[in-house]
Amino acid sequence: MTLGTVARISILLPLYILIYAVIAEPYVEGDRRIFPADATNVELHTYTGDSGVPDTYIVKLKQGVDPQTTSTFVENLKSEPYSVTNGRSSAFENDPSVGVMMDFGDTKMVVVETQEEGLRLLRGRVDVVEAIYQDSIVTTAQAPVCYVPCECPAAEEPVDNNVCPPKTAATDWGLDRINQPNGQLDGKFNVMGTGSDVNVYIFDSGIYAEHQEFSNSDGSTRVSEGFKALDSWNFTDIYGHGTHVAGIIGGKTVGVAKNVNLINVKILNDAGSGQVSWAIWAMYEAAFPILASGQKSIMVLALQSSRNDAFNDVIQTFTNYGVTIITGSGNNNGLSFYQSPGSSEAAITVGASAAGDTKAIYSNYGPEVDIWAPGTDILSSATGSPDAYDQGSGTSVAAAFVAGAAAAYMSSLDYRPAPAEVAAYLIQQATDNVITDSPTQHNCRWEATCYGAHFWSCRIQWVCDSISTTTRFLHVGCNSDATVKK
Ligand SMILES: [Ca+2]
Ligand SMILES: [Ca+2]
Repeated sequence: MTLGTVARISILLPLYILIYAVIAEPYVEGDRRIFPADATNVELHTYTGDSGVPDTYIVKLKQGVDPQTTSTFVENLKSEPYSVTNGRSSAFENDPSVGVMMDFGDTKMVVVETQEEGLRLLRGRVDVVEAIYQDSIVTTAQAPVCYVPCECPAAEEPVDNNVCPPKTAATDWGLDRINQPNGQLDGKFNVMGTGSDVNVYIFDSGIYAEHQEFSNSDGSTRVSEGFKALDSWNFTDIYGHGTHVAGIIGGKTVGVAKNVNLINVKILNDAGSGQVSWAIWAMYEAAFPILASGQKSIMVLALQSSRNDAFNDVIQTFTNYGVTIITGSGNNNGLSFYQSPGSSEAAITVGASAAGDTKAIYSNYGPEVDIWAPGTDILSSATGSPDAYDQGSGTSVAAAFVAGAAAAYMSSLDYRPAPAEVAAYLIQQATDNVITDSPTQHNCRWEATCYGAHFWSCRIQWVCDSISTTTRFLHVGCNSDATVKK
């Protein structure tokens, strides 16, 4: 080694370390690309596939910043180069929350539509921005399975002559299943409460309020209009998912909590698709009136998006404030860790089972799943006609059963329970290890462990990460002889 080489190393090495310390490399987790924070840039989350909404970002603001600095920053977002009105390549309408600071107390967020230059400048605002999350597409957590056509069996008289759901023998297996600890169905269902003083906010594709499942004896409906993501929408449900979910939660024949108040929060368009920023906006609109009223309330997010930590953040905030939030684990037959809200620790996350207490083929799983419930081939209200019914499947359906059970429990109390109390009740009542075919390992791969410099000293092993195996199954815990509607 010459003297010159030594000198060059001694100069270059500190420089290399300096550069490495300043520019943190992005990494990929699921379909997210995460650019860590460094000295001059805030953390940025984007998507590698098509889960992200182009040119749209949810900006989380720093706590403890002088309010004048924050408001000047937000005001400036309305002008170029931050705001690019034609920047979006999506077919969606403009988000009403764009440019409006949402102050959640614990956290503040603002949605920005911008392109490369604006994003670069935003990342540089380490003085006021905590993190930036690309907005993502959110859809229903309804499984794309074939529905079995069914007819109302002639031998079975409907309880209510006005209601004759088209059904097979398995149609009501979900209701039948959840009031007993084992899988031997007895044809009976009852719960201890009707949910009559509980408001369930259904963040979905709308609700067909005129359905007979929601009608009171005076002809009025138990569905009320809550909030919409876009002003131009009306509240009705074209897609049908919200009506199906609402029926399982609170339909008078097909539902769990048969007298619950159903609040229509429409955040999905007529194709069942929306944006996480719309869901966050609607939660922002809905949550503070809930908290101010002190009424027993549940938010149902029967939705799925690629994991979005801004979404999880908002769910955590409102759970901390006392709102019970229930969601499905997602329908990818993978780890719910990679989905939102399924990955949210604060939410009650529900996995789906099929008849016979097997894991539904589509259901996500993993340690984030708090409880399991029936999800496959479940009859509920359909949109378009007061007496329309349909079978549906998905972790949405499972989440709806749990939401109904939570509402029934809440109405049996004379106070509004904290979310942790609702979760504890559901978990205490639940039956352990009913679902035995949920995967116990994931991320399996070949790994070589080498002990020396030579390849013959390597040991090649098949290695898997293990995951939680306790599957708790919903049990509403009231044995009555009320017969399941046939
Ligand atoms: Ca039963
Ligand atoms: Ca949870």
